[in-house]
Amino acid sequence: MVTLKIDGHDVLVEKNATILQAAEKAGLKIPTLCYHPALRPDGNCRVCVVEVAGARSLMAACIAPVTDKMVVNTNTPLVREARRTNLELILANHPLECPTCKRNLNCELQQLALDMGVSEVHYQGRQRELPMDTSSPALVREPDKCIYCGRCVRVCSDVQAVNALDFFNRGFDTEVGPPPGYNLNDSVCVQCGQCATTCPVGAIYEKSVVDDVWQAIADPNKHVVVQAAPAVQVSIAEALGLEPGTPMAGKMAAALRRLGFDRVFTTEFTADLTILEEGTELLGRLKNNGALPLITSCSPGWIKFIEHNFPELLENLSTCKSPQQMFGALAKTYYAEKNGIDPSKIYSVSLMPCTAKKYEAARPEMNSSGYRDVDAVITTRELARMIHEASLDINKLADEQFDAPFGMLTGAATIFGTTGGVAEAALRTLYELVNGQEMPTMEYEPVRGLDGIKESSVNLGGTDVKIAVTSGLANAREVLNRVKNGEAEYHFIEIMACPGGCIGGGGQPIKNGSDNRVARAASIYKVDAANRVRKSHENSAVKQLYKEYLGEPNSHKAHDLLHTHYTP
Ligand code: HC0
Repeated sequence: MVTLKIDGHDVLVEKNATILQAAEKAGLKIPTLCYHPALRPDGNCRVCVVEVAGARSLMAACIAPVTDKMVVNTNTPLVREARRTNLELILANHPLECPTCKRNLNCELQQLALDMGVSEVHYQGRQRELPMDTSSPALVREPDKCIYCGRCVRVCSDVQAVNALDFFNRGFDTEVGPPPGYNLNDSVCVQCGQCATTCPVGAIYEKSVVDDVWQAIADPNKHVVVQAAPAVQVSIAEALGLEPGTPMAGKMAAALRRLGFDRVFTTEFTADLTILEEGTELLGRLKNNGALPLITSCSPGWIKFIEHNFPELLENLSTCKSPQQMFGALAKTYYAEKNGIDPSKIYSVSLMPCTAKKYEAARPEMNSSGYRDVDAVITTRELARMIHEASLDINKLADEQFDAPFGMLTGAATIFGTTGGVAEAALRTLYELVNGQEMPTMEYEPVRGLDGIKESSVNLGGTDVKIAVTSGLANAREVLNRVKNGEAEYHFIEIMACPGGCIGGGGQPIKNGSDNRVARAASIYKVDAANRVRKSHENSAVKQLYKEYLGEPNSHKAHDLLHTHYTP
């Protein structure tokens, strides 16, 4: 430990801490811009400079390490002047289009200008007119708004190991994006949207389809259904200014009805269905020496990643479509038939915490109903926008239930929304079906928590089934390299593209650099624990679906509608 003085107060911190961390410990909030708590600090924006006694120049607090007896001043005239100058230089080249910007009132640059009292820019900058990149079905890049903080580059390389974005050119011509000549869609980008959730300004964001959804709702010839993903119920609160992690499934269902959706369903229904399909597939592969490890296939950013980076492991992917796409296929077949609705009139919307789900819905193979199975995907952020646009006060709405038949869900399906949830849900079912008794505990701790790689082993019918759970694609890359090199042997691997799973998805609320994944995950587990039914095979509507329509898990019909194949 070392002791230093910050603004006249002694602070005791670990010896490898930075000045920023020491100041935080002392209750001081030094302004930052290129810094993000989930990323490696870079120190390039110089907004966090502080004065250090004896140093020749101001130091960037986010990267400067503390030393014993260091004397730091964070609020001197020199510091204030330098920070303002640095901020003004950024603003001089930034389009000041705040009212129409996607990040208006939720922009770190705007907030800093306000906090630092910068109401005028004293420098002559130069606006550039770089083309927008609208090539991707999931994301839009507005390079003119980029402030070169590098947060998107760091998340894409360090956390996701995707390396789709980088700095190009030098000086005033510097650009951040895919390599010159490429756009997002034809690059190795997996559309996970982690760049969008770490961007402090409006330089990259989800491609919104809110207007298409409003139009469908207003069309009397359309029957508009919506499925809500498990992770949205614990994150929408933040986007509406409520406490992070507040569970809101009931109010969200009520709000979706007020917005005009004809039927309000949940993706948790098909998450339960996935457990039966994928569990059966795993047991089949174990019995028949099929390709192992079986790797989950529900996270579309992960699917694109494996296609680009590990095509030799594609046969290990589960053939199950994601719950989103299973839902889409069933909405325009089973649901349409059961309710006498012409499937061509059904407009199927999904509400997701994920930008890659937009890409997944647009994949050419996702049309087994004979139509595009999911017509539009909106993110948690887009739902918040619709709620604001409709002037709904969600607090005033009483809780409502999802509609039948796709409104029935179990706690096992809810936990899909956080890393480890798919594995835990699968174990709750497989343990009971194979071993003939309930798991000793419903809370399977070895796969819980936000660690990037978790391992466990469970005995199923005399076989020790080895499991790995990973989230964040850099972790996935590490696990798959171990598998390829024979350094690790697993039977089942759960992979989610985003760190923490869907609770950390690229479509989730953004709140000035804060990280609310812990609160969201805790809420997911509380919702599960409060459910009377916590095992997927006990979902009565799923049982009914098999009885009336699909036959049994992995049946011919189930394969036609609920499974797919990925080819390199
Ligand atoms: Fe997920 Fe899903 S759990 S990927 O994160 O499997 O986005 O929330 O909807 O499809 O159910 C996202 C979340 C889903 C799917 C489910 C899975």
